[in-house]
Parts: sequence; C-alpha cells; structure tokens
Amino acid sequence: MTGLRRIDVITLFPAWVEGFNSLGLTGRAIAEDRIQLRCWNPRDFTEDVHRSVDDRPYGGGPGMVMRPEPLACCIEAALSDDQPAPVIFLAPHGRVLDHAGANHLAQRERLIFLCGRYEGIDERVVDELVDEVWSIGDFVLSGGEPAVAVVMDAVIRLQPGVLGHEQSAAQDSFVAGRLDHPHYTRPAQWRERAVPEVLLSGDHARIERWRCAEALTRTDALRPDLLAKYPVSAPERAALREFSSKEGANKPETGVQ
Ligand code: 9D3
Repeated sequence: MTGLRRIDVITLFPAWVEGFNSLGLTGRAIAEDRIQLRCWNPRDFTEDVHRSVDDRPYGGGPGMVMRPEPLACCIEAALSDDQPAPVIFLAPHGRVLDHAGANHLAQRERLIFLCGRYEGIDERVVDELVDEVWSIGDFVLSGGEPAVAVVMDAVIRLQPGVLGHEQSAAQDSFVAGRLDHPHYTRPAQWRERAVPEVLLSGDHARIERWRCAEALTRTDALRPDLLAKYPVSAPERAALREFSSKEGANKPETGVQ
C-alpha cells in the first residue's frame, strides 16, 4: 500500500479548509509533506462579472443551488492537475462514514473532496463527475467544510507514520466495534474516588481482561448495535465472566438511550 499522498478540496471557502489544516494532526502531516493539500474555489472558474456560483432552484423553493458550469470546470481542473482520483461528494444523503469507510478512503493515493454550500449542487454535476457520496452523520451542517475536516482527520491518521506511536492506528482497527474502556491517571485517590484496584495490581494480563470486560459492558449498555455487528468472541466472554462488574452503576450516562 502506497498510502495517501494528495488531497484536493473543492470549496467556496478555501481559507476555512486551509485554516483547520494548519493545525493539529492534519496540519503536521501536511507541514511534514507527507500529504499534499490543494484547495480549488469554483468562484475562480466563473465567467460573469459578478462571479456568481449559485442561482435559484428550478421548480421554486427556498435557498440557492450551486451552478453547474463553474463547479464542473473547477472539478475538471483538479482532476487534470495530477493522477486520476475519485471525486468524493460530502452531502447529507451520502453513506454514513464509519471505521470501514475511513479505511476504504484511506487506501487511495489521491482523493478529491467536493464540499457543497447553499441548498445543494446541480444534480447533473453529480451525474457527470461524482464517484462517491459520503455523510458524517444524521445532523444538519451548514456546508461540506466541517465534514471534510472530520473525514480528513479520520483518513490521515490511518496513514503509516502519521501517528507518533506507530501502533495506534492498527490497534484502533483491532478494537473497532467496541467502545473504549475507562482511563485513569494519578492520583490513585481523588475526591473520595479510588482508581479500580486491578489497575494498580501490576498483573498485566488481568488488567487486559478487565479492560476488555469494561469495554464490552460499556458497548452493551450504550451501543448494542455495535455488538450485533461485531459479535462477542470467546476471550471476551471469558473476561466478562471474570469481571461481572457492578462498577459504573452510578456513573453518568455517556451517550445514547
Ligand atoms: C432540507 C434538506 N437539507 C438536507 C438534509 C438541505 C441541506 C442541509 C445541509 C443541504 C445541505 C446541507 C449542508 N450539509 C452538508 O454539506 C453535509 C453534511 C451534513 O449536513 N450532515 C452530515 N454530513 C454532511 S456531509 C456534507
């Protein structure tokens, strides 16, 4: 696997995308030249004096729609700038990103992300130029830019050499389908609350089994859908039997009902 070496983003707000990519994990990967980032603005491909990128929807209704020609010219300019790449449209009706989806995208050498604004883009551009449509979840954003920040973070951290400690990404995929176990650091006693004794025991095999049982209990309580998708294994069942924990009974809810 060669890994990702270039990401292009089609956006009306290149400053937004360049801004978040100057910081954090994606920022470092780009600064270290592991990944090349290039933004393309459809406004630079307009030919009218107003440089308009949107227009009223045929059939009426609220909001505006991104015009096909500047958008298509912009995508085509990105496409012909370098090696072929899939055009990934970020939109509320796309396939919802999960760990498998991030892995799928992370395998390409080059990705072109298309961010929409306004009510949407002219569907003929999708028919003509879009290869895949992805969403980041069932909530409404004001545009594709926050979504591209999320997707870029998820795919860049999967690249070999991007995470400081090399093991981490592989370990993530190993535990995919389980919520994380709880974490503790010093002091061992804090505001009347003690760190679970097993973590102080020095028995690393037992600690591993305890963490496994905790992760499983949490997943069962908060995300039963994950348990259905990734069934409980024999070693997990054994860990659960060893630590049929009543701990956590008076902890705050962390998530879903
Ligand atoms: C009333 C219909 N709306 C669709 C649910 C219109 C609409 C809302 C928000 C059209 C575009 C947008 C902007 N959102 C994105 O571009 C977007 C998005 C999102 O809103 N949620 C989750 N993932 C994504 S990826 C891109």
